[in-house]
Amino acid sequence: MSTERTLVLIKPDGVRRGLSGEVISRIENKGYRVTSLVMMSATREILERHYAEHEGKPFYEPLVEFMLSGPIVAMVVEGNRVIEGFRSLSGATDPTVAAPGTIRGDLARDQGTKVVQNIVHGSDSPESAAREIEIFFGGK
Ligand code: DAT
Ligand code: MG
Repeated sequence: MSTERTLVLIKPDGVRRGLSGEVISRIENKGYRVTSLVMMSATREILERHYAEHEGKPFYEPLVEFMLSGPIVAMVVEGNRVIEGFRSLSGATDPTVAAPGTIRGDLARDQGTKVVQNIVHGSDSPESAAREIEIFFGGK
């Protein structure tokens, strides 16, 4: 049994709109386990580490500003193939075309902003998951 772990963030748009419970329900209803959870205000330093791969892209600064615009929820979620599974629950990055039935497809849409506001983040590989869990939960 190779139980995997992923980092899930509920972004400020999700928290602001009162969708944290809905997102957690979808994760739990799918059968994954939330093993750590914290509501927090991210810092620029944390976000610059977390989004390092996007530095220099046109949406990078708006992305960091957006993630600083309100509290977020950070979670570690566990289960077999949860990295792939949560990305599937989330849907495509662009909420306009994310499939209905997914978190982004059902709950988000284009707001005309420089950065896409799409409710959730989920790690995209085992290496990213380990790196991101360390950023948000290292030392805990
Ligand atoms: P994902 O969150 O689906 O892994 P990503 O890692 O490529 O997507 O990008 C991080 C976030 O940045 C994404 O959730 C929304 C925003 N974003 C990505 N590409 C964008 C684009 N072309 N224009 C505006 N915002 C974008
Ligand atoms: Mg990503």
